[in-house]
Amino acid sequence: MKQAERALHTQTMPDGLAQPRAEADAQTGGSLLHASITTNALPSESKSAIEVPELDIELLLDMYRKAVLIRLLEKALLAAAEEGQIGGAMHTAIGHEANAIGAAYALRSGDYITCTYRGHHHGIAWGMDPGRSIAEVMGRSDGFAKGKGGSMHFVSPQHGMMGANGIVAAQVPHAAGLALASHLRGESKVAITFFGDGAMFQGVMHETFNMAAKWKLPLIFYCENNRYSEMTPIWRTSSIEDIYLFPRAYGMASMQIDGNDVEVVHAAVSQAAERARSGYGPTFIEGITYRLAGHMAGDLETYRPPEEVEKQQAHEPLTVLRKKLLARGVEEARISEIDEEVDEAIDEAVSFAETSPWPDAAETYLDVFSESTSEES
Ligand SMILES: Cc1ncc(C[n+]2csc(CCOP(=O)(O)OP(=O)(O)O)c2C)c(N)n1
Ligand SMILES: [Mg+2]
Repeated sequence: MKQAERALHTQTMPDGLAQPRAEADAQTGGSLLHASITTNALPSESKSAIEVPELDIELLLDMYRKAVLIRLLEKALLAAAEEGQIGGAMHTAIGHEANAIGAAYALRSGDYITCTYRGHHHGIAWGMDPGRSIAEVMGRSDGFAKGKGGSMHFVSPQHGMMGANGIVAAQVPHAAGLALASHLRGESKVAITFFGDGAMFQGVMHETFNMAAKWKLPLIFYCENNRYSEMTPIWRTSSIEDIYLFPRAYGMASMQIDGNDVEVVHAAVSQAAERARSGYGPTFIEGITYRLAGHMAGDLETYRPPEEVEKQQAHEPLTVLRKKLLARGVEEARISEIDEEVDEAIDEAVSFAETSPWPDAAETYLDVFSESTSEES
């Protein structure tokens, strides 16, 4: 390599990459095993370089109703899991609500979404009925997949919800396929795919980044960065904690935003959707958020101190939205009314699910494989 090229290369290295091992060890107390807090940064301190217009108050109230609906539905599911009513692993999105709601309200009916096993909030934000959603998680026949998908394979094509996936990052190339189909058919549908910070280090993510950027697919990559991959904090697995920097290497537009503020998420996804529909290709959004409950039902949470969770409560999505509504003149009583209304709706949804019949054993092999078309046979 020529001297001039080498100089150019080192100049463009992010600061963190030049840090020697000893210095990094000193910052983490010398031993990765003894350090605990992922980061002290609250989502509100993250970098957001977009204009965020104020949304109409009725729209915000509707978003608030959805946020409470998701929060209470997830709590009801955790209680049901504790009672032994849910088989298999179940992951809730308590604390992640704004990422789903801001995005769902920014997109159009007919657009596509894929997401992770942590996907109840997306389903509800996209309009799936709470009673049928709970029935699905409980494995009952009134569920959207007749109880066969459960929590980890939440799906409802009529809502554009093309599938949650239990394999980390597997839903991401699926969304690229949906975006490619939209492009080839000349439709103006956009696909959005949600994934976690942990998914960033799966090879298929990078294959999809490259293809989506090169083909300018109408796709939105949305990373719900809660800074943990199961029980492992991000600083243990990545030398770069600013996830939005990775896709830039593939020539993709990317931004880091406050994922706990519905208005910020709405503005970011609106901008990304506009770019996708106008043929400019994919955008990567890193929404900084925090998982307030365990990784999954039954998680003992021994890997993070309670003070860390407590600190994040100050900027969790419902608190942010409530403060916003009050600051814009909404009466406290109107907010409480919504809380009560939703509380009742969740009780009804749980009763509906609990009384939904179990699927018939004869259904076991139905809807499992797709039928081949006449042209193929
Ligand atoms: C390919 C694959 N490897 C490992 C796992 C086990 N696993 C389940 S969830 C998870 C953590 C993923 O973390 P992240 O992507 O940050 O999402 P989060 O759970 O924080 O929402 C892992 C490693 C898996 N499901 N799939
Ligand atoms: Mg994570």
